[in-house]
Amino acid sequence: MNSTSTASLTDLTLDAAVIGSGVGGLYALQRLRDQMGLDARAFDDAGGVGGTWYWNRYPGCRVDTEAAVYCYSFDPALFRDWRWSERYPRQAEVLAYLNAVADKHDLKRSIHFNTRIVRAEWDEASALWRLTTASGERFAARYIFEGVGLLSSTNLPEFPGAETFGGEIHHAARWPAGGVDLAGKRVAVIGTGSTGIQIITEIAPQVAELYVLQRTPQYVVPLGLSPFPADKRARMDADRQGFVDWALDSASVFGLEESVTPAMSVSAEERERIYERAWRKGGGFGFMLETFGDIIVSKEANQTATDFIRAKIRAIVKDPALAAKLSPQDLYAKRPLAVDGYYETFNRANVRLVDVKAAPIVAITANGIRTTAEDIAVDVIIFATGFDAVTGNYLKIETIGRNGRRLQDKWAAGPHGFIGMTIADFPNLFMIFGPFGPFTSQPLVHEYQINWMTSLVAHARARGLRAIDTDAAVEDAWVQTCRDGMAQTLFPEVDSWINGANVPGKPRAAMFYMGGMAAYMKELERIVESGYGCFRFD
Ligand code: NA7
Repeated sequence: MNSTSTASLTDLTLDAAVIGSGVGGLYALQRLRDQMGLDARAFDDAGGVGGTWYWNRYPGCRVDTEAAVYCYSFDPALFRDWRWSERYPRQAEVLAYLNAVADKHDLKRSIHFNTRIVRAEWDEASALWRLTTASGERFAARYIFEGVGLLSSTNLPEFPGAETFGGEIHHAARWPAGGVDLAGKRVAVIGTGSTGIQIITEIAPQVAELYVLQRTPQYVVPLGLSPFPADKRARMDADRQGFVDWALDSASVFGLEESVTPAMSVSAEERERIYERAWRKGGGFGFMLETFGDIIVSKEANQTATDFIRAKIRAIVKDPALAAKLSPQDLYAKRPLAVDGYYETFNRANVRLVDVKAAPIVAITANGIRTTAEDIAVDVIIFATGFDAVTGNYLKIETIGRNGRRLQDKWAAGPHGFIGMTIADFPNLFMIFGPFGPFTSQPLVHEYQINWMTSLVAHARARGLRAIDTDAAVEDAWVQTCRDGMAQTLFPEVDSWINGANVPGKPRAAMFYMGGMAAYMKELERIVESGYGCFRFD
């Protein structure tokens, strides 16, 4: 850190305050400060850049989106020169990439680390946001860009007795930077989402005993680990913009050849062949999106996928009773999971599956975990229990907009917002990948959104307009579009973070635009062509 980021904030008035220095925050800072020449700084609770990749250092952590699209495109030399080692790099490599971006663009001098923003209040007279940090410093900014993370606010269920436990307890997303020595230990992992399955598969060979506390089994397909594919590299090198445009001009931006073929339009043999090919190739998003175009909208199509995966579980797991416990019975309509060797792990003698739906956890004791059926003695407990997703981190900042309106009140029954980026009555506040944005992979979409929002800011500034607010009726219509779109999918039928069902007491809500990135970009282009008619400027 240099002088900028350590200097006192009090009485400072910035053009833009960026909250977060993860994938979104870093690019927002670069765009605002270097491309637009604004006085912009970023603020991060963490001690370094990286956001989710700073915090999630748990064993086995890697990106399960192909790295070809898990990167920025704004810097052509960086896009050309950064060489990912693997198709799905480990956390340390992703964090090294984000540090390299920050260093190349000298961003860290404009980032206040270990600085949590706890309050933001709109001041109508000056058209400024008044911000407060956790240590009580106050400063102002005309614009706020919140890159606070879709999956960042941890969900840590409270079990009585946790304070009496004699061993170590860690949440995967707050893993100690120095690591945790698990060798030869008895370890319990609570949770079998994408985090849990990565940890379980990675640590099983190292630990003495591994207890997997599963509440709801999930469909897991192989990830297909491999070196970074040479053919993809060649495509990226031959035509950077063409590759990025191809990735964006899709539904999901996962860099896949998304299928539009309905599952029931082909013979059962052909379906089996297509699923088998996807299983061998690996990748959860590929299995869901490259096989058939209707798995997430048609129950009949969905069942063909679930039948295939359940048959694989039965074929891999030697004990039929265990295979049955690992086999989900509900729809394949959560965020798709992928890890190499997940089901094979349960054939190991040192791994035991504990069904905590049948016998829930009731307490943590001095020696381990107590369920309604037994006491399990362990040395380490790992919570892989997920996040207060999408809205969690926004609501941690007390945000007061026009006429004293609190975001916490506006979102009490669920989030409300426009195009995943703005909120009526909260002028000049921009969200990177906020609620009601597209349901896609993130980095390229972050760039797209940040370019779009900053163009809106440039439009206002060029006209001497200080405040940009969203038309409330347009916002209502967008929320309804998102609700209608989500209702056409199978996602609302299964409990998961996608609909807020994973956090006790959280309102269940549609929080994404399900029309796909290509359609989303068209919507945003129409807004620009209308002269930003959805916004009120003053
Ligand atoms: P997820 O996908 O929300 O998974 C959390 C897991 O923790 C899931 O298996 C939950 O079971 C389980 N869980 C949560 N609370 C409890 C309690 N109280 N008792 C037992 N088990 C519990 O989080 P992840 O971190 O794996 O992944 C989130 C996203 O982060 C992922 O999609 C990536 O995009 C990055 P449940 O299914 O609710 O019964």
